[in-house]
Amino acid sequence: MSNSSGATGKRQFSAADLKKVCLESGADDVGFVDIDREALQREREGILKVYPLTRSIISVIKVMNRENLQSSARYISSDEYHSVGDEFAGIGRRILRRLNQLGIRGVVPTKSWPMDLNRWPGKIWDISHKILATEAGLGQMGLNRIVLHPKYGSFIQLNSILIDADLGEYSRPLTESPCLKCHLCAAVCPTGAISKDEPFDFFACSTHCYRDNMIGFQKWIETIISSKDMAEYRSRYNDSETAFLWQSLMFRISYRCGYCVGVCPAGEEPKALYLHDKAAYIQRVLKPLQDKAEPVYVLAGSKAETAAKRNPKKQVKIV
Ligand code: B12
Ligand code: SF4
Ligand code: SF4
Repeated sequence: MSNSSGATGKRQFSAADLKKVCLESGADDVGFVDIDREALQREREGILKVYPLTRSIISVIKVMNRENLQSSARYISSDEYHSVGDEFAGIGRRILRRLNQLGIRGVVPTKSWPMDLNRWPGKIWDISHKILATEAGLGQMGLNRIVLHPKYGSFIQLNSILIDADLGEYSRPLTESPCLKCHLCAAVCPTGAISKDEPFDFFACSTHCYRDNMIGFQKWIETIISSKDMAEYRSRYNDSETAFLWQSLMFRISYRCGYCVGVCPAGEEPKALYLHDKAAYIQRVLKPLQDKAEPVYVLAGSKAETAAKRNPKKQVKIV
């Protein structure tokens, strides 16, 4: 392991050595970003709040199983997010322990939850892993606003390890996006959050996909308090919806969607499958999600309401 003092007099470690540590610890790919980089101007405050001594950021990814995320049995997809998330958290800690042995200190932030709910309903996270992964050359955001890795496409989770060491060299963003511009993500999105002409609609996505997370949970509490009897409660939350909330509280959030990840054919293998026979890919991957009969949650009078009503297979529910 090389550890030298650079022109600044600070300890410098070799990126190649650190990469080896990360891959041996179980990460599927890795890149390095320096804290002073111009593109991190808006991110620096959050990063330094979490770990004031940050000099470099190690961006790591963990691959999820594609077919789980494509299944129309969405509890199978949710479980993949959670199970890989747990494994990934362990990998981050393993990496940091090995770095500690080299004299490097740092912090492994959460991959997503928990976040700082003191700031709710504002921006509750400090580290934007998508921006760091992009800067680390691990992928580019596609039309679906997901970081697409050139090999694994959208089927990856991201995390960023903040460390106090300078590295001899840093990664650079990819010059080409893996996005195929096929628009399958827009076609499958039940709320119209993704469209080829307009920016990503945060509220359309979160109202539906996070129905059983804090957004839906608050509505649930309000409904319980304001319903005058069981009949009124049941008219607003049917038994399946109550059960969904129980499941999310007991076993962690049931994501209602994530279809834009499942259908995306970016990345080596999915791209080959898609280009080999587009019609078959659409039939096998997109149609079961598009045709799944299920509720879609939208805000009254929103563009999402109009978009959701276009698909007769979906039961539009105003929240
Ligand atoms: C906030 C958040 C969400 C929000 C917003 C998504 C978004 N595009 O930003 C909601 C709840 C909608 C969401 C949904 C999902 N998410 Co999410 N999410 C995050 C989180 C915590 C921060 C994302 C972020 O940095 N956004 C800001 C910038 C970078 O994103 P942006 O697209 O350029 O900007 C948008 C936001 O600013 C938003 N916006 C606009 N106005 C407002 C107002 C407020 C108050 C807020 C909060 C945001 C907001 O609109 C902008 C335009 O797109 C990260 C974890 C993390 N700490 O990084 C995971 C993360 C991005 N999510 C992820 C995933 C997988 C999902 C879901 C598939 C959930 C699921 N399992 O079903 C969906 C996919 C939605 C999609 N197509 O983007 C993964 C993505 C992995 C990857 N390969 O890129 C991440 C990185 C988690 C992880 N560690 O792996 N997510
Ligand atoms: S589904 Fe197609 S358009 Fe959407 S992000 Fe993936 S490759 Fe790009
Ligand atoms: S998670 Fe669902 S609602 Fe959100 S952007 Fe993706 S497809 Fe659309």
